[in-house]
Amino acid sequence: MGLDAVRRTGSQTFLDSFSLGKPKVLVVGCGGAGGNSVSRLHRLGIHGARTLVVNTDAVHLDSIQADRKLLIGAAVTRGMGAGGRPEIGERCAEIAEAELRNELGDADLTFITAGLGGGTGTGVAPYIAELAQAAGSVVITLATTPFRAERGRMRNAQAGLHRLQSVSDSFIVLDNNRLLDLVPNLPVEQAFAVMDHLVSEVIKGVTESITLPSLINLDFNDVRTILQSGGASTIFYGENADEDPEAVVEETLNNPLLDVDYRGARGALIHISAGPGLPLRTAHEVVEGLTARMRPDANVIFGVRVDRKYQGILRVLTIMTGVRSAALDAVNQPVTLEGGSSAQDDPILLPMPPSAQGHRPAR
Ligand SMILES: Nc1nc2c(ncn2[C@@H]2O[C@H](COP(=O)(O)OP(=O)(O)OP(=O)(O)O)[C@@H](O)[C@H]2O)c(=O)[nH]1
Ligand SMILES: [Mg+2]
Repeated sequence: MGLDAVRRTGSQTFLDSFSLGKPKVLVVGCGGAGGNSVSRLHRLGIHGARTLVVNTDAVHLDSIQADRKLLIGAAVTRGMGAGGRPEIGERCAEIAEAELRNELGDADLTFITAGLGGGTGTGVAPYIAELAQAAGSVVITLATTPFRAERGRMRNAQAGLHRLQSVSDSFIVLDNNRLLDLVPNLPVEQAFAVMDHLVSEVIKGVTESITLPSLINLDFNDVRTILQSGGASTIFYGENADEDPEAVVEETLNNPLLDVDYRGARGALIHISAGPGLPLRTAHEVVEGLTARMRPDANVIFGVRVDRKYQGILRVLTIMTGVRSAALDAVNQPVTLEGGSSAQDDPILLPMPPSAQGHRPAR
């Protein structure tokens, strides 16, 4: 079909008759934590995206909700999880490669979320990211790192971080330890729920900013440009009940979920939700305040969504790309060594056996 130019009369729509302008969005949760986040998102409802959860643990899969669920590696784990071993998770993904490809389909934008530190999420998420990229999708990964008290799991998590970073267009790291500052007195499940909620809000926010009509619309290519501008990304969020732009900027910048230095950030995607009647000046003040300390040539786009449910509330969700974080610098260090040394040679960063490292999905 020739799509060089498409004509419609004034009252006809373009979107209904073509898949033009309608990006296909897929959200994939890997492992227990990833599955919990996606299940929450599914329950919240997300406009314009399919949800998929992949796990090696049958009991957990039965407990969550998603459009599609995929149990992988049943012959390896007998449906009982990867026992904290990423190499087992990865092996299960290798075995299920055909099914995974099939489930990933031809999405334009794929969100992948996992809690790093265990076996399934850490081993499977990079594998899925690579498959999705190979299929031509833009891949945004949201990964949490373990609590300091989980000690040994940090090693797994670092290996996962390192691999995920190289197969994601945008890589958003959230530190579970920040929950200790944000909600120190909540019981563990509820504290996790806070993080899951945030992950699902971010995915919902970005997706709906491109799939639902907004006052100032972000389209898929805007989002792609910012997210592909590279480097580590993080999320800032803030909410203010007085529609006070200065206060919402301050709250937003004080709320990163990773300890980051955003002063040299290269890009920002800012999504503002507010009730009807939001003055343009207020929206502009928010964007100006959030970006004041970024690079002068930073690529910034913002969208505004007006909805009655935000009456009296100013809510901001920002993804900043190209931020610096000590945690991520530590993971990346070996890669920047002279002489082409890579972390794949480093047993501390990649505790996966050579057999598991050797196989990568074919491009
Ligand atoms: N945000 C969040 N983090 C979680 C949750 N459960 C566990 N975590 C964190 O995520 C890490 C990985 O845990 P899981 O997702 O349960 O592990 P898995 O990927 O299922 O791996 P295996 O169970 O070993 O197959 C843990 O070390 C915790 O730091 C959760 O419900 N929400
Ligand atoms: Mg598990």
